[in-house]
Amino acid sequence: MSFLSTIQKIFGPRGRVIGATDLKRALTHDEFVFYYQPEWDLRTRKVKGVEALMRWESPNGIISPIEFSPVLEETGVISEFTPFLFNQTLRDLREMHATGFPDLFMSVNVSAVQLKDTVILKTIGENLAKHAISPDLLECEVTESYSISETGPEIDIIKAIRDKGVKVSIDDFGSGHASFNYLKNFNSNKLKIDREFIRGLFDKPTNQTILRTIIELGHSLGLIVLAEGIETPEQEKWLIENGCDYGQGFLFSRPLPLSMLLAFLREQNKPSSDQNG
Ligand code: G
Ligand code: MN
Repeated sequence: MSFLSTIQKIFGPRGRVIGATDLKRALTHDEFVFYYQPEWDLRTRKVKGVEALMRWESPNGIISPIEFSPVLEETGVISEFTPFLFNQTLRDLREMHATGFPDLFMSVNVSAVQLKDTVILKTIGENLAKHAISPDLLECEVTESYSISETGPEIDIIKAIRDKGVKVSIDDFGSGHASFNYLKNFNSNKLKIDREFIRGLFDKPTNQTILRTIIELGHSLGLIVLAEGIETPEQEKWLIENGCDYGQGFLFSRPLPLSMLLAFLREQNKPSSDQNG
């Protein structure tokens, strides 16, 4: 194969074609980098945990998970990726704990494909032990999706994850296919409301009615309710007034690389009495 055709295979004329070799190289060359975005308690304005968001810093520029996640799954490289994901994020959580936040949780995005294979259970167990992390400080975020049926194998694996004491949250709620049955069977701890609802909050009164109803629904199912994508103080104020528990978004913090997240935590942990000496 000529050099040119190799290049064209990776960067096809109409965009990028990513192959298994690229992904394996990325794994061995530490090109997958995690950014951590804080989730905060809206009432106390204290950071409770972080969501791990990944980027691929490839030699050809930054590639978003939207582009490469499907390829990870189609090529089967996901089976090597899952252990990397839990090892890296739980190792980083350990460092966050050391900054004076021993109760901070780590929330990791998990796809329907990862939930089809029981290997994920072994991986989670091994890495919790390896990094001495309490199971309740790990959370798996699962996006509501038609690819997870109400009775499929994924639901059994979600249940087994919960049986380990690990938490499960429903991601991007309201954007997809969740039915009430789905909510019931999912057995989750937390509902993350899709940021589109927060973005459109003040566009028309109906949006506020819908958002209020989602918060009530979550609470009546005993779930923690988190609003994604909070960008303005007005949105934050409305959410506090309407009983939303947690928040996440640029208003509080963008996703940060580990070193910056650690600095952010140290800053948060400074007692306010510092001002008095
Ligand atoms: O699907 P999920 O909610 O896991 O997606 C997280 C994505 O949302 C990340 O790419 C992150 O950068 C983005 N994000 C996080 N906070 C905000 C925000 O306040 N506003 C917007 N527009 N995007 C955000
Ligand atoms: Mn998420």
